[in-house]
Amino acid sequence: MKKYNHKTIEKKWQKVWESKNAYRASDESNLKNFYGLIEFPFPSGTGLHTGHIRSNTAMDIICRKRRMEGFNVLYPIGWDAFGLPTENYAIKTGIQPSVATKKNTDNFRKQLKSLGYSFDWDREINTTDPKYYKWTQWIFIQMFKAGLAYKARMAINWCPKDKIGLANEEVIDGKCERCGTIVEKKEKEQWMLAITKYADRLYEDLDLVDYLPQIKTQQRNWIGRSEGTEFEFNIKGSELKIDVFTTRADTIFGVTYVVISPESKLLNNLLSKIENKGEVESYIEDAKKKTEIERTEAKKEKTGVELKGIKAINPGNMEEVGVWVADYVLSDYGTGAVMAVPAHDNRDYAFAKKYNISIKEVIEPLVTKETGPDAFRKDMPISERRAMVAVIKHWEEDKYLGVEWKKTGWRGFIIGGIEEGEDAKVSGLREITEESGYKNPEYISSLGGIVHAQFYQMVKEQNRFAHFEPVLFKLKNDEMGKVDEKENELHKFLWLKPEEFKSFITHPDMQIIWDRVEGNYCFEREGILVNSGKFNGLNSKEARENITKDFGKKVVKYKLRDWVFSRQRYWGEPIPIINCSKCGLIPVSDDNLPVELPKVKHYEPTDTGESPLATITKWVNAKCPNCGENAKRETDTMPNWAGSSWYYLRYVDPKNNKEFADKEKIKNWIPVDWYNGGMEHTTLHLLYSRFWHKFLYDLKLVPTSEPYKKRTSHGFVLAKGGEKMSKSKDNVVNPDELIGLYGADSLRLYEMFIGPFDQAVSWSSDNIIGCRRFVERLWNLQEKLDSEPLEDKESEILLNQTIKKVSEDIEAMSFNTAISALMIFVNKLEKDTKIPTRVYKILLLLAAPFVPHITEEIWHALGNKESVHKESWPVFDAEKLVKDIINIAIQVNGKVRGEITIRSGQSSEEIINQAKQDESIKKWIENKTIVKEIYIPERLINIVLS
Ligand code: ANZ
Ligand code: ZN
Repeated sequence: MKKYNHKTIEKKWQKVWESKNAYRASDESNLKNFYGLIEFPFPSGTGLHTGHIRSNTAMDIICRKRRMEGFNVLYPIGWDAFGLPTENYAIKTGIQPSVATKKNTDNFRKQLKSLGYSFDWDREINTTDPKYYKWTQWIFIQMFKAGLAYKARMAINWCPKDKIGLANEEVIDGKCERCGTIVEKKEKEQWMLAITKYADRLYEDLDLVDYLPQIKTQQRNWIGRSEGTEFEFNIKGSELKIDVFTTRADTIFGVTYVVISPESKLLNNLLSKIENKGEVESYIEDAKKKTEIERTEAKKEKTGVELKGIKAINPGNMEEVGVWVADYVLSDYGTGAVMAVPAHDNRDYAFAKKYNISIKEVIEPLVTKETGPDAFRKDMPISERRAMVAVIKHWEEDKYLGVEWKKTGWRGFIIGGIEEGEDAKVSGLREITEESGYKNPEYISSLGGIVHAQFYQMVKEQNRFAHFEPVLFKLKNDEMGKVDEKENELHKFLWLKPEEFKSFITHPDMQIIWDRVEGNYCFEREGILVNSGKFNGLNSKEARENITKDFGKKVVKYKLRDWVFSRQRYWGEPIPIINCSKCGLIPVSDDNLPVELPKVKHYEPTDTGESPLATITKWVNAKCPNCGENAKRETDTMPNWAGSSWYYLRYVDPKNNKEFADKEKIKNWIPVDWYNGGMEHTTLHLLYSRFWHKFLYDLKLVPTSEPYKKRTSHGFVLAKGGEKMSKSKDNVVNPDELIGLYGADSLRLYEMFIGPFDQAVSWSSDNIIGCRRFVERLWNLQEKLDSEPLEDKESEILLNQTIKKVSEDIEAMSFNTAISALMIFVNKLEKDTKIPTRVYKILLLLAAPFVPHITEEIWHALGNKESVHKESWPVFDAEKLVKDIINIAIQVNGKVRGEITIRSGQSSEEIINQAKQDESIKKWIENKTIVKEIYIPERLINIVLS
């Protein structure tokens, strides 16, 4: 037998696959279609990196398996080639971006081919190809016609030294990425896309797709749906009013001031009435210089100025409150104004404390214990109880008295009932002496209003609704009396420093009381209304509904903003609009598309911040498509996200020059069956492309409302030691070298074996050798081939188990465990003296998606004429999955109550379920709470009841 030589094998098969067009997706197939998609790469000058290989290999494995399962598979590739790195390279070197792009894509293509991916190379696309961006421009024009693309003045990031507008990703810690100058905000006319008009659908339709839960969460958070109420606060002695948006209508009686954002248009109208106009104006000027993060960061001290002479009227109780301008309120969220409730909002609380504004409590905390043995039992009678909570200070040290209940582990303060005719003070003085024995407590002060709690009192076995009144006491001295023996058995006392107390307390109701000891009276959660007129006694939820009905209006707001869709840069799709002084903004007509990027000499943005295209008069001057008069082209270009917003549609018909893709073909392939990509793209790119897709759906140009049926993500590949790979750190791994040394099959295998696919992993080139050895062992097994059937029952079982495991693990993207299963099987075969060819063939089929070259070579060496990748995926025989039948005992609370028969290899979950279903066991556990299930493999099960 020949020695394994990856170099000859891999080159040979790559050539064969290419010449036979082996992975072409057919448009006329009778088979079921499967569309597997990866995020198309940005062809950087540095070439492919190990992160690309991870994602591409994973989807390659899935697509290869699908082909073997009988699908007609589309696995396409292309280039997302507009972008800053190429443009910055052009500025530095003068080399044309299109030239650099060509060079980079050539290199990427060569590298991808050397990894043996099963891409359909006939469908390669490039976002910078005018034949492609013609359609990006065309879709933009449809959006313009639909009123979704519009121009607005927007603040952009501006570097005053480089005199350029910066993309968000070029602003690092508030500074220009190139020169380190602090970035300013500058207002400029920008093209915008009204993605907010789709906010509700982008949010709700997430229910229709199969995305990983964390991806859905990220999308939802980014869209930021918020249900709340709008109230109108009239301005006293004026027609003007302030609209506020709140999610806490239940707190309306606690409003002690109103705040408007510095950008509010209302300010202009009020200015003449403001007594401290100068102060207000200079505050507004300063606010402009801050970024949104600086303004809203929780830790930053809040600033603001009161509008002297202006009062607003609370629609809930007709009370007059002051009006402030403060930059913690943002202009573009909600209504740009808030009703401030310092007792129940931390920001308002800090602000009110700083500026001495009154604080009015309207929500008394209500804590319902929902888990654990002391969880409130909704279906049991409730005993209500007024109770005093005694916070007791040490007579000389800075310490407080903590109580621990021995039986339940509850830790907090001394608590006692408040009897008829008593108040909290009297009750406290009595209880302290009775429980702790300290003879001389002294009343200091109340610690504020009531804290309500619902829980199950385990010692008294009662369902409790307690109304706690917290009181602060101090001991005059350490004099002790006699304490009842029974009391002593129940609890123990400890003196704790303030910083120890916080973690000592076990329950959230007592935590709220401790917050007050520390001086924090702000309570942000829900509770029961007080000081709220006829709404007193309602819980927050009921109150919100009633108050909104009476004084406000129900609304839904979104955090999502419209998408700034222009850049003043060269290397992007020109925005296909002509500005005519007579007709306004007119789109370029379809037969003049694409608007091609002209060649320029200099790529730097201009001094005024305009795109370098603005300096090419010949290109800028154009005729108005409407009236034919002289007009000027738009010189802004589209952002990097444009071309990737619809590329998956172009793959289905990449050469079409009549439409972006043929409708029939779209119907055949869309939605994408499975899209895998980086977690860093699960917010913007995913949202943008869903938005474009929905827009095309509304135009009836695509058949589904969602572009991707399923979306998964892979973890980052980090450099050795867990750092991010980057050129500047010189820790980027060059795959070419590794392919040369070990082969593409070994590299692919290593990328998949390195760790769980959804988690970040640290690269270590030293460990590829292990995968290389596995590949060699797979090769060497050929020496033991024998036509004898497999006699050994154990091998037969392992074979079937391996088929099952590898099949299921690929679907779950658990590639590392699939590879382990293959390794275990190879280990077993190595120990056998002879290997039946039938078994070896199955092994090759299972390994083929992972290591496509070596398996193809051996497959042919075994005399097969067709490609291994065209064979059928193996199926396991369920009968042959397990060794034998075993009896195991079942215990309930440690006593044997029955026996069941299982097959070895069954999962513990299955076995426990089977035990619980068994007639002999059912009667012992029915209507009981199971606290633990213990399974000792192949021996016994113990079910522990409470
Ligand atoms: C009164 C109130 C009382 C509030 C209370 C909270 C707690 P989400 O959930 O993120 O939508 N808010 C509204 N518009 C704002 C703006 N433009 N800039 C800054 N803050 C704004 O948040 C809604 C809450 O954020 C609103 O509810 C409002 O404060 C604040 F005990 O109103 B709330
Ligand atoms: Zn015109």
